[in-house]
Amino acid sequence: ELQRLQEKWGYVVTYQFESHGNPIIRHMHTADPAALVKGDTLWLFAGHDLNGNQNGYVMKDWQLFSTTDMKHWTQHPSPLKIDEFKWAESKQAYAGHAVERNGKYYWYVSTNWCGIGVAVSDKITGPYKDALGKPLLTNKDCFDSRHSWACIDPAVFIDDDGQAYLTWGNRECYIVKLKDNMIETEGEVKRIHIDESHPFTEAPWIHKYNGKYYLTYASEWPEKIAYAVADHIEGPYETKGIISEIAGNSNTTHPAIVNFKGQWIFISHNGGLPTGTSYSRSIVAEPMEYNADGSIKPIPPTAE
Ligand code: FUB
Repeated sequence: ELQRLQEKWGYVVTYQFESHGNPIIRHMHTADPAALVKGDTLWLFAGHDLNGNQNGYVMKDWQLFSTTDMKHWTQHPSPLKIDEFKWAESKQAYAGHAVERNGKYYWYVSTNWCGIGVAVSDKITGPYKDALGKPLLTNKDCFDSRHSWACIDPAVFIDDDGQAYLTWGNRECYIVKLKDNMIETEGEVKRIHIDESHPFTEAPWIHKYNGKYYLTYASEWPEKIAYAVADHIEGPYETKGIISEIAGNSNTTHPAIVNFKGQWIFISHNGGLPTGTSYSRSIVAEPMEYNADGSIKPIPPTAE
């Protein structure tokens, strides 16, 4: 609707709303959160489940929201649609993650079996354009290409020395360096080993705390969010446990962790709206805390 109004009136139309607990967005179904903090604003990049589908994902665009207080939100017009990636015959707008680098914004997205693409924009609000005209990574870049959706769920981490890394995967977790131009990989793809106590399903997200790398990911099925910790970004990672059990009627969940105004925020999705299903999901956000030993305090299930 925002898109239609924007095209009709020729200026940017945004929608303001307040969140009252979880899910934070209730007027549409959102999934696969990725967050970017810039100044006093948290930008939430989200997947978009089309309402009412019970039998599989129908995801055609990505959505963008912003907030300065986690309560008052602005929805921006969709900055990226699956049609931007002409090579993505799947037409599925799966999980993505956007980062800022060299004054530009790079949005890495999965398209199910067609691979991972990267779109670029001069502005955080887009529009984002396919940077390569082809996928950045495909199943051929995954050691485990036995199933067609091995190459999904990209997330980027830019380390303190400026080196950017892309992690992704389903069933196996991968990592590769990105060149400074952010649209080419550098060196070999490596596999991050996760032990079977909390097996890796998908949706990796790396953040750093007290000099250690925390790899958060969706584990098992139905999914829970587990985490593992390492001294080096490529591992070895030691599995630590579960942060969050899924609640509210969805088989999948998907983590994003950022520090916003001094508070760690844990963002994920569940099926928590009354209309929620595994294919009609909703983004939820919670404060996250560490224990003195660096472990993360479990976050109770979030439902409506
Ligand atoms: O939203 C489609 C897929 O479901 C994502 O790529 C996975 O992480 C899971 O959330």
